[in-house]
Amino acid sequence: MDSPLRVLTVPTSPYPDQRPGTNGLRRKVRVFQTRRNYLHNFIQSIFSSIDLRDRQGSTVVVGGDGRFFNQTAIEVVVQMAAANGVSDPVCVNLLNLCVHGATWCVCSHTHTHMYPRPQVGRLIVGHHGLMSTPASSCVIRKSKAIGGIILTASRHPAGPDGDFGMKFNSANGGPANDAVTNKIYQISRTIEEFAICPGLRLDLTTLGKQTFDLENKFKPFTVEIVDSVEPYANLMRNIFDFAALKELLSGENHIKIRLDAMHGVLGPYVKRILCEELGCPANSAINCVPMENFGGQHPDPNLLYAADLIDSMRDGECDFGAAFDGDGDRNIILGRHGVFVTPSDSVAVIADNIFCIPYFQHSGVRGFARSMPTSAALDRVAKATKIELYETPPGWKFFGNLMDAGRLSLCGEESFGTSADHLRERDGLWAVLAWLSILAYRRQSVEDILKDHWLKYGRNYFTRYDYDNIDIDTACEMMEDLELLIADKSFAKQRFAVEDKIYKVEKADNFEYTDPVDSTISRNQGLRIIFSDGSRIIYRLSGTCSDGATVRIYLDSYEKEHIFQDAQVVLAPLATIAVKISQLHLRTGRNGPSVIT
Ligand code: G16
Repeated sequence: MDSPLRVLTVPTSPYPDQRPGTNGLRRKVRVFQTRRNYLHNFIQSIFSSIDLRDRQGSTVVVGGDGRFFNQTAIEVVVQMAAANGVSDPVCVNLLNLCVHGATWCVCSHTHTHMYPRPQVGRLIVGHHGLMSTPASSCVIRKSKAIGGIILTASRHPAGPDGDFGMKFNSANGGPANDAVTNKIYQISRTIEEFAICPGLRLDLTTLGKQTFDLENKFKPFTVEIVDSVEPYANLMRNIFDFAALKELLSGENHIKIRLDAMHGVLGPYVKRILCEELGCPANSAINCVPMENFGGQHPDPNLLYAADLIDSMRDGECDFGAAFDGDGDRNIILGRHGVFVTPSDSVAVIADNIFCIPYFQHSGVRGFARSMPTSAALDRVAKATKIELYETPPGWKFFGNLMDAGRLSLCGEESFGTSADHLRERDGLWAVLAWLSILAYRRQSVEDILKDHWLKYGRNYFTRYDYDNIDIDTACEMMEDLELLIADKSFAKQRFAVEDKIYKVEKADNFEYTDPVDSTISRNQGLRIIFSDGSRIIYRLSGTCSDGATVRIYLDSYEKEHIFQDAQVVLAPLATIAVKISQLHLRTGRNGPSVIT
């Protein structure tokens, strides 16, 4: 019999920069690789942040988007989970916490443990280390886990020179809220040691349970390797009418679709659900093999990085197209000839056609929500249907809170995220199945559905300008100056003229959100300039950069009548004003955005 694996407590020094951003900690791979214990410190901070009562007999889910460094990091997470789960009688006394097979208790090295006999905790890990972000949310909820550690930098490129990221999702399956991420950050600033079981070797290729005997532990540590595609597919079967979708995709008058998984984690889910189950031909799904470097591409489903897919649809052969990001939570929706549905319109159209989806026929619709920079197209549907509309800061955690309170059913963000309360993450494949359900029901083209929507509600023209890799100090200074400028009384009622258009400032502020469920206040969520015709300019710094700063400018303008114009033409005057007010080009030396979506 093998001897039990050793558990070590290793001294370490804190880093000052492990504050999670909009959605976890994102850094260049080389930061994780070259800074001593950078990875270990953050993992230990996550484990140490979990509330003691929540740890009893708990389950933790671990998975990632398959990018470079994913497997290395998963091995460390597992080794540290094991070590944080063995503490009797030699406890791992981090911040006075110790863990007994995931029954964690407050203790010191000397006392007699006064707690019920610990239950064995377990880890659920994705097969080959893979689990999409929405599937992780699904598995956390299904297994009643206390949370999950998801290894992803989402849409950012991968490889030795690329990005890596880690985030903690809570028991509801959604990104941890600010209270939790602040706690993780505070712990990371003072951490002195971490616990690890360095000899533990996990076989990620074999499905099923693996148990490990650990030094000083009376029960084995259990890891279960799961195929997350099946539970996720099962969830989708319970939401959508698969018979109707099958008829649409492989029946007599079937439509042709093209889905691009961009070599991210979603390929196997697309293959299993769309091809094997719903009957799409194999060649409808492209780039479906997850790769460590995403095939050298940028797995970001927007107009720039999904350009190949859009080009391939221009000939009109395909009726519907979509692409997903690295971890499978983002989506872009396209119609024949590459017609682009903005994410802001996408959620509004789904809302207006929500009863094409059986799930909502059963569960009803409790509320709609969008992030503040997302266009107000959804607001118009909410108003017409008398359904409550919430406007939150960017970040899915805000939606999760509303969903947990039973106040929200459907939500979306301009950042290519759409989802519902079936789980607590953006869900790229769900969005595609939602659109296909609408096509199955209405038997119209994407373009006609979109045009009908604008005819009914008018159109919110929307675009976002991203200025990437801006020096952080320059970006912060610009935001500070802008805030001072718009806070000045003389700014209100100011007029800006561009060619024959005149915009009168109605309101300008720094967006602040009070959570209607727990009254938590989130400040500094973006600078807004709202004009008297409802047009908006919004400035925000991205919270997901691994390096430098990205300045985002969001432009939104409503037209009741002139709904078939080119969005960039309609929004050009607002863009001119936005650049002028911020002096962005002057300050950065740029003469245009890096990406327009
Ligand atoms: C994350 C969050 C989204 C949020 C986005 C904003 O997306 O999950 O809810 O809208 O960040 O990004 P930024 O702060 O850069 O504007 P992801 O896909 O990057 O995890």
